[in-house]
This record gives sequence, structure tokens and C-alpha cells, in this order.
Amino acid sequence: MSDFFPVLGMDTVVFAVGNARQAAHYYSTAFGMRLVAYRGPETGSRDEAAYVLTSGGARFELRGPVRAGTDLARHVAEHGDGVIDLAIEVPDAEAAYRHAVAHGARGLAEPEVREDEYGKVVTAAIATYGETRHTLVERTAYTGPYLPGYVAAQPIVPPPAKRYFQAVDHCVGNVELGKMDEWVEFYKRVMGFTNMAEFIGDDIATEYSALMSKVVADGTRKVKFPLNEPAVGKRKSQIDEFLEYYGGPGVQHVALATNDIIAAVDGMRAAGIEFLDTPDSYYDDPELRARIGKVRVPIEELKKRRILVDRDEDGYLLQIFTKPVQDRPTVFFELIERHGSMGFGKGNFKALFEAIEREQERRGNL
Ligand code: TYF
Ligand code: FE
Repeated sequence: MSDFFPVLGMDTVVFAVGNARQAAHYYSTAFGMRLVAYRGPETGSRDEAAYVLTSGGARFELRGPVRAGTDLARHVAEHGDGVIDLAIEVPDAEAAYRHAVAHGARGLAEPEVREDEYGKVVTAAIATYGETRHTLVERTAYTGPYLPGYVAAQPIVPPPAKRYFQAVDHCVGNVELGKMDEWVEFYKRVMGFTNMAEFIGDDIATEYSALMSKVVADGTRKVKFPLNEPAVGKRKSQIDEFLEYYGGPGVQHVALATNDIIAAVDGMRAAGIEFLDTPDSYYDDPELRARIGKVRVPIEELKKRRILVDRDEDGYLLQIFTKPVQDRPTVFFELIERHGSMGFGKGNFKALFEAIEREQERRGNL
């Protein structure tokens, strides 16, 4: 494990959206998140409104342009709603930034101290794939609702009695053909991340996935970044579809760690969230039943909800994927309930990619 770039965890997933006020409502009512902070014209932020929502340790910031002609407005016009920043919490933002830039990262914002009555935050930012960035946030001396410049805000609706998810588990990037290994090397060199065991190589790619994937993570494995690239095959890759509609590389999905995927799926579905379908044959397969063994709920409960299950040498996991959450077939979410397994659902790749391709076909993109 490398001490050169210590990280404390994911700080915030920052989205650029066309209408942050309405997006804040969606993440409140359908994802059960709690509005905690705001900035906008009323607080001196003349060009944009930003809503900060949390669910346990998971934090999203939704930024929307308030006027034409800003870079945020351009970003939304070009890419649609999407993730602009995977902000990482670090114990020392200045040291992290210096290390990153010395190892070839492109600096986007020099270390800056920001202070208010709640204390001090230091931020700096580096570029990653596409127009995505990593803001490095040092907030160990800060007690405010989010960052200086934001005011505390009250929930838009009462959050569910039990939150649907507790943390960000991993954030996946889609990069261009032939670039996956370059970005893997970037995270190794710049952040001292290492490869995790799970990957989708050539063999799986040509058989059914139409993509290749490798995972990098920090030494504590709190921050996990899978990276996908399209695979050349007979069909148009789901990664090509993303790159075309997003207009370049970007964040494909954010996985949310839950300790009750059944309750989360039920609550989110009741609020109108659409999840990928899985055929009955997945659950009725005796091979799956034998491989999976006993999990915390009867398999019928998973089947009813189309939740996927996978097991490896360390334990098992339950997971499910939403359909894209905007008109463009770009960003989607995953809910993941881990019971020992540190993997990403290798045993489900086939069923998952077949489900994604059914959606691709419905859109006329296969
Ligand atoms: O994050 C993962 O690796 C899993 C599986 O396009 C996955 O969620 C991989 C690639 C992809 C969709 C899901
Ligand atoms: Fe995932």
C-alpha cells in the first residue's frame, strides 16, 4: 500500500444538471436523500444553483446553471446531465495535489484555503478522463454543512424512515477504445492505486460483454474506480453508445452501498425508479442456485424484484442496476449489498450485459 497519496474516502459525487432544483427533488423523493446545503442567487452565487444531498455517508452535489453563457451551461448542453467531479477526501489536499501533478496529472485548480465560521477547508483539483475531474478535499478542520459558501438547508420531503443506501461503493468511468490501460496506469502513478483482481478481459469481451474493464482502488479499498473501454465485436458496444450520447468519456455508473437492498428497491420502485429486468431463467437455473447457496433472503424474494446475486471465495453480494436516469442513455446507478464479497458481480456479467443490450436494442442502438 502506498502512503504517497493517502485518501480518506469518497467526498462527493458532483453532477452537472439542466435543472438542479428538480433534480434535488428527484434524489429526495426517489433516492430517499436529504437536502443539507444550498448555494444560489439568494446566497451570492449568481451563475448557478447547487443542492447538496446526503444518504448516510454518501453525498451528491447537483449543480445547475442559472443563466446562459457559463461553462456549466455549456457542459450541460454538450453532455446532458452527468458527473463532472468525483471528489475525494484526503488528509492533506496540498500534498495530494503536489504529488499528483509531479506524477503527470493535469492540474485544474491550485490548492486553495476556504474559510468561514465553521472552520477551514482546503481544495485542489486535477483532471481525469474526458471533462471529469477529481477535487481533492481536506475537511478535517471543518464542521459546516458542506463547504464555505453554502448555507444549511432543510430536507425537501421527509426522508424515508430507513435510508436506502449508506455510502458510495464505486464509481465507474467509460473511456475510449484502447485507453483503459492508460487510465489504469494514471491512477497507479498519480494516486498510488492498485489493480483489484476483478477484470473483464478479451475473452469475456468477445463472448458477450462487448467491453473490457479493470478496477483500481486505494489501499483501504474505500475508493474503487472500475474503468471500461469498448470491445470491438459484432455488436455496437454499450460503451460506444455511452461515448456517442455523452459526447466523450465520463462516469457511467455510481454504485451505492446498501444494507437492505430489498427495502431500497421497494422504496425506489414505488417512487418510479426503473431497474433493469432479469429473466426468470436466471433464478430458475439450478447451477446458480447451487453456486449461490444460502443468502439472507429466500431466492424468491430476489426473483420478485430482479435482484442479482453473486458469490466468491470471500462471501456474496446482492446487486441491481437502474436504467439510465436521464433521457440520454448515459449515467445509471447500481445498488449493492455486500456480505463479504469484495467483487463486482463477475458471475452476473452475462445476465447484466444481456439486460443492458435489450435496452440498447429498444433504443435502436444495437
Ligand atoms: O462496476 C462493475 O464492474 C459492475 C459490472 O458496463 C459492470 O457493476 C461493468 C461494466 C458495465 C456495467 C456493469
Ligand atoms: Fe458496478
